[in-house]
Amino acid sequence: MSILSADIQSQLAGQGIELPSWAFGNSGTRFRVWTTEGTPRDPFEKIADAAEVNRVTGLAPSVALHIPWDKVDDFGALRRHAEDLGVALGTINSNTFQDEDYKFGALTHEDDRIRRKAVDHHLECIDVMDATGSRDLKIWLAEGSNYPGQTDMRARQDRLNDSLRTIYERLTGDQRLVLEYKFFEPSFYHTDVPDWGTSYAQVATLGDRAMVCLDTGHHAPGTNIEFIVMQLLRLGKLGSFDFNSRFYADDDLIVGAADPFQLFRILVEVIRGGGLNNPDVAFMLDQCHNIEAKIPGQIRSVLNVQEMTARALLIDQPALQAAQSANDVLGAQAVFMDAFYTDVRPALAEWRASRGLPDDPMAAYAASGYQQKIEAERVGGTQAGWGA
Ligand code: PSV
Ligand code: MN
Repeated sequence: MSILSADIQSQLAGQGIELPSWAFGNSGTRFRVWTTEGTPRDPFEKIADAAEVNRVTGLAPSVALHIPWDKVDDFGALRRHAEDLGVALGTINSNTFQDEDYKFGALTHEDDRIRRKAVDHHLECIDVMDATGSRDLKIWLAEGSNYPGQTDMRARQDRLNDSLRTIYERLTGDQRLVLEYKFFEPSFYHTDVPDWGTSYAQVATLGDRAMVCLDTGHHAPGTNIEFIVMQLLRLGKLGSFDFNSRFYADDDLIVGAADPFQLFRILVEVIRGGGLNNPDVAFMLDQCHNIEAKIPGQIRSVLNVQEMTARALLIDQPALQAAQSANDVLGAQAVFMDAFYTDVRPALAEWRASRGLPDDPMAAYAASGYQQKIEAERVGGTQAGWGA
């Protein structure tokens, strides 16, 4: 008998984690961007690599795009290419952080021309969504200031709201806007959307299809992220996750690598708040693989999320609730930790095999020959990199 009950197995079967196209391109830090053999040269090749992650894990049914990094002449063709490989095109990420005009802001800029340009970029992203069939427009803003007194922070909030409203009004059907927050970088004194409260305050004025995106790397060290997850789910405003892990700042390392216990705690609150397999709450990775192999890096990442989800589902809820009601501090903590310390890997391997998936996706990928094939084929051209 598996330690994973039929109910847990069916919840795991419903899990889908969106991959970021940029995880398959070269990346690094501001000091050096590293290259690897076989790196995709265009969005079609990035999607082929993402489809490989899904093939061996059954966990990654869609791929997020970043505009303009993934701009192609024919998004319908990109969509068909994805569908032929068994994946869908997912979230469209806008980019207002790499254009000279946006040095002092984009959606908050005091110059109407520049603000209009930034709004128009988002309207163009929605045109892309119409062609790709994507539901979500994800907005992360790199704007803010470096020095006290440099700018009028309050006026910028008003202009931001105005810009977001124009973008929101262009959405149709089930399309949504998700606003991502980040506490610092590239601005160091103030950031226009630094925290979940600001993101919430902005999207709450727009409407039901405007939600908050929580990137796990975008908090000060020591922040209780699972509390934020709980609160946003409670308010019905948690639209999506950008999963990654960090030791210091926005490190964008493999999710669950730096702090598996934190990932467990987040997933406990996701389950508690009804966010698991809830179409309103999109699970996405936002990572870079600077020095490790990219496709195995993404496979490892989605497996980490699956493993921690299984452990979180193992919590003996009646026992936990009884201990909580009795204010049995140590009893409650023991129930919680029992689930966290349960090694679910053998049970998950068995369960995968029972569903026709490789029991060991990392080994299956290594044995597939795909890596050798792309290294041989992808010769010449320019490898995609962070920002290209
Ligand atoms: C910003 O740090 C961010 O998390 C946003 O989601 C961007 O779109 C992404 O990283 C780019 O890598
Ligand atoms: Mn992000």
